[in-house]
Amino acid sequence: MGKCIIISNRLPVKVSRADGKYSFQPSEGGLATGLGSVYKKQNNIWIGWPGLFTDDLQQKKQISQALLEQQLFPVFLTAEEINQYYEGFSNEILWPVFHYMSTYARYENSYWEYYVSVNKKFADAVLNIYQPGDTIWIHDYHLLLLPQLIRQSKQDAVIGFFQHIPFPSFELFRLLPWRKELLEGLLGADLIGFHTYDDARHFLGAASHILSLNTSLNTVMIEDRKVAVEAFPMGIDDKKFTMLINDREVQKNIQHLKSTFSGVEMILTIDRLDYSKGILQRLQAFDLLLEHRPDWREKVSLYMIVVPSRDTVPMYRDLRNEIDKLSGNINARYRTNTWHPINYFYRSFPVEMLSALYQFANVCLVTPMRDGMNLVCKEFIASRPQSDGVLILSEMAGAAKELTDAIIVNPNNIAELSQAMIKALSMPEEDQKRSMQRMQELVRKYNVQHWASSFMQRMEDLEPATVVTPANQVSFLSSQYIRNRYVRAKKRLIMLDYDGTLVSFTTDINAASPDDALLEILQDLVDDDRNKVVIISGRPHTILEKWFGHMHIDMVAEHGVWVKKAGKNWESSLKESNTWKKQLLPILQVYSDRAPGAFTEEKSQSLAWHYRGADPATAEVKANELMRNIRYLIADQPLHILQGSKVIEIKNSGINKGKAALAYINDATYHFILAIGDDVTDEDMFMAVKAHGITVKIGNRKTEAAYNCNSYKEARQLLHSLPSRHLLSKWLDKLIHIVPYPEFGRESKK
Ligand code: GDG
Repeated sequence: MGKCIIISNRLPVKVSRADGKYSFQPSEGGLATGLGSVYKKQNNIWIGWPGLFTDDLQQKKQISQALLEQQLFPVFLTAEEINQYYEGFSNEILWPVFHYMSTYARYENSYWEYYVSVNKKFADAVLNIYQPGDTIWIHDYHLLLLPQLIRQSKQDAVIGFFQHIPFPSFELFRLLPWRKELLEGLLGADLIGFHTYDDARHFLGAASHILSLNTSLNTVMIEDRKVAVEAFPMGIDDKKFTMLINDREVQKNIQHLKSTFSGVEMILTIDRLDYSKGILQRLQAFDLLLEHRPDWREKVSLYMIVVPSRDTVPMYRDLRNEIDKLSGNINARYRTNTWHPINYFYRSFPVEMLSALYQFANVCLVTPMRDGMNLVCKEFIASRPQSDGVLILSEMAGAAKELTDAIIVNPNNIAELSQAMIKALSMPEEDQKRSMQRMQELVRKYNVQHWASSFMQRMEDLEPATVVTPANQVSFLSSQYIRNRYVRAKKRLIMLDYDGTLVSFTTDINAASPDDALLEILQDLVDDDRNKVVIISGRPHTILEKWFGHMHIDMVAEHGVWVKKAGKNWESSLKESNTWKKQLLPILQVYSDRAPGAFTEEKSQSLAWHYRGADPATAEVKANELMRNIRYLIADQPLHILQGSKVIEIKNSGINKGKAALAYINDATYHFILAIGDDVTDEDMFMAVKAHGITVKIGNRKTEAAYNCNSYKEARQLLHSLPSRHLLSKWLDKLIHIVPYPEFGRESKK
């Protein structure tokens, strides 16, 4: 097992210099704690910017050596690089757009140039250290290009990427001038993680809309690789906050708070200065509370910590001024000699003070406009030994997806926010405890160690599955080989799927009728009496009859439910039973309503939910959900769910193209068997045929087939190139008699 290389913009250390020597203290941040258990193990390492500038080679060496002792590798950046790549591209473009505040973005080209060059610098650092078998885990929006930069040099590397901030909906993401490059950069990874399913869904939507990539459930296909996109909600180091509860310093701070805030309820808020945090809206809501509920005056205080951040940037400076003004104004209007409505601190505090506040406050107010996760609310929950206290949480924070027992609010709705504060302040202790206990269980169980190990485990599991082994491309030589086998055969079985194999896979299910060129190719094959040609499709038998009923051709419809031998009538292999269909139809209908363009097709023995006509991003999510629901609903029934290209089909188990193909193979002796198909339902057919004949898959997805073609056009070319009866003269028949035939099918098995 190789080492794990973690990469983030900043190294997880605090740098200090004394007596000309550098020393490095581990940082207390969530990421450092969460990954501490990973990167300190064995020979794992962490790469990142050490947080200081130096051009001096000697100093760089000294720093690198000191860091090496802690398994850390520095990427030294210049002030200009930090200015353009970090402050510029990362924080003035990606941060606002990803937090749905696109009007704050400044699309400077030089920012992009530095972003590219710094990502390359990180890539060089990784490639210097990387060895085959290593696992790479990249963190956050500063390094979106890094997965692909590494992939270009290391095709086989296992690369994971986790984004700590939200991933916006496609409508926001598309605003970025470099949207394509950023997506391609990220798609160099094998596993892309976000805090929530919504973020993952947004990413899949962007990949499908902007790069026109095939996304299916939680995966993106990019060339011959599969990229998994999943949610890994990050937790906190809960034990650290439990330990702090009885810390002496913390207890001292609590005593001090008790004497200062005697008889006053405390609402606590802690944020970094940022426009995404909803600080102004929160103040407005508190103002509203004091205005409309005078009975709460002198009985409640807002304790507001704003951690300084980037306040030399005009936008942040303006925000800070607004906060100063509004909090000053509220205090000026309502304060008394003994009571301050708002206790506002523009600075950071030691964690011993945070823990005291988390324990002392009655209500914690976390109301960002957008937040990837938000750890403050989880820290508050972990710091309540009596399981009391109330959390008010913005629905726009990733944490709201998990902490559903909090009072969930829309941070833009000032009145609702104000009401939520009153509700929290007046909540009976019993109710507080019920909610808090449930949230505490969750915070304990899904802590930061759980998050890190789930992601690592998933990367390990992905290793074999993500690399798609393509079948051999049908080349000049192999098509020559197929033709030779064909020519020498006395009796041939040719089984052809229809949609995506003989015609292009269209989004309009009704627009796929066979064209003249196809009918001509099929007619040529049918005209040769040594051939048995079978169209083997998931389509209803009525449609196949309409399209091919006039030809002397065999047809298998609905994956094997219906069979028609050339010149005979359709026969069903199953007795019709509609009970399960009646139950499932209304459910499929609901999903069609939720994904406009999707529809349900009722076949005699199956139900198919088609979503090729629906918006890809919405439909993939709905398809995912539907699969889960149906799996649950049919658990005790002899039914089978198949997921094909943009279709989910539920049918009686025991019916599939493999069984239908086997029935043909066992029915007679063939010297040449060819099966061509494009989607997962054809894999059963390939399995049945592969020991007996030639299997060809359209597309480059993982397959049981021996060969693949790029498109239905190549499949048609291959069929067209098979010598037709008309062109072969009688001498060929004579020739065939002196060449021994390999035999497949019923008789060969004797
Ligand atoms: C990103 C995403 C996502 C705050 N003030 C003080 C202080 N803090 C600590 C808190 C907490 C952390 O900072 C802030 O937590 P966030 O969740 O807001 O995380 P960020 O690092 O800002 O941001 C965010 C997170 O990544 C993890 O993926 O949740 O959505 O934006 O741990 O305790 N710590 C001390 N003094 C303070 O004054 N010591």
